[in-house]
Amino acid sequence: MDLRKKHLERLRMRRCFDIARLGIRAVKTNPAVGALIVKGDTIISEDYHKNFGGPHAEVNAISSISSRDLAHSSIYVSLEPCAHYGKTPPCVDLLMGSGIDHCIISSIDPNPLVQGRGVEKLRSGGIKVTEGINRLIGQEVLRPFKVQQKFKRPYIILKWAQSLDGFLGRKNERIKISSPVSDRLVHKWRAETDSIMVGSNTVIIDNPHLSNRLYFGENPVRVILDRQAQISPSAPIWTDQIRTFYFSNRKRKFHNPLIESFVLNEVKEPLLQLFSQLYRLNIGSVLVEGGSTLVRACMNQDLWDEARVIISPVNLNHGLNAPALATDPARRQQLGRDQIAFYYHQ
Ligand code: AOF
Ligand code: ZN
Repeated sequence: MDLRKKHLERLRMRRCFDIARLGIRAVKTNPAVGALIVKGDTIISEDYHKNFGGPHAEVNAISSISSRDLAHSSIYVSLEPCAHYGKTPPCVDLLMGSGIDHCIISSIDPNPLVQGRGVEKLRSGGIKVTEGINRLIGQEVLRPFKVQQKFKRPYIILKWAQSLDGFLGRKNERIKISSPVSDRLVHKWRAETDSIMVGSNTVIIDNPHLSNRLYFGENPVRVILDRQAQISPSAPIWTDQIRTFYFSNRKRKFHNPLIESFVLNEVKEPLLQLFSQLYRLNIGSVLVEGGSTLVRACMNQDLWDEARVIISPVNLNHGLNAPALATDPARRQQLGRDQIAFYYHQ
């Protein structure tokens, strides 16, 4: 295959990932999937899986074009088309009767009900299948789905900003490390994540809103862990109009109807309890934004799936040490003066 064709194939698959991510919150605990249909050299349709229980990406992409246009077209899908009856009928059946003659996919569906059967069925039905395009990014997009299936807990993303010399900030002081453009990226992450979690110290010292103000999309649900009920009843955080889950060893009542209070069982491990409870509350992902005690506790208990570290070219000389990760980042991204390092766990 010539280089131009290969490049185009990867570009189109990347587009599938980008549109797949638009559904990431609403589809949990299904995978985020994007699909795109190409005829000749033209993209004639694209769509994604929009909500849990709703039509799959391929169904949405096919439904907007005529059968005449579909004849001899190719479909790109970020995930192997399903071959089973779930809440919706098998996508492979739809593809086989559609006139599409080539299916290009990134990843095989890890769901044991599918796992290769989709590809097999398509091939035996005479559709050419190419798999493994941009496999690494495809696997990244699937990570939340895999964690939710395997551990019955939300996908946990740790996030912190650190100085070039490895400090998170100073004890009992609010210090700004990341640049405004990184802050905007963090708000994008908030928009893509079901919930945002902090410990009591962060609320007491930083007085954060924990909202998405710098990007389009919704606010995440706020999750506050305050085991000893140390946050003052007059803290500004209690008056924000944002849905909040409060976890403590003690029962606390709040006037704000958007705050739900949960009591932790003191005999059981608090983080495990909290994450299982969040999963039962239909929370598919958590962005843990600090402080360092909470981030370290998640790391020590292997309760994390991804870490996003913003490294700013400033030196603090002394302060709170940033958590150390044993592995190298899977990838790095330069954003203005900051560098963002992405780590994947297991
Ligand atoms: C696809 N395209 O867009 C998605 C797929 O209960 P259902 O019918 O929604 O099926 C859910 C399963 O289908 C899910 O666990 C995964 O294996 C696959 N998801 N497959 O062909 C899609 N979202
Ligand atoms: Zn399907």
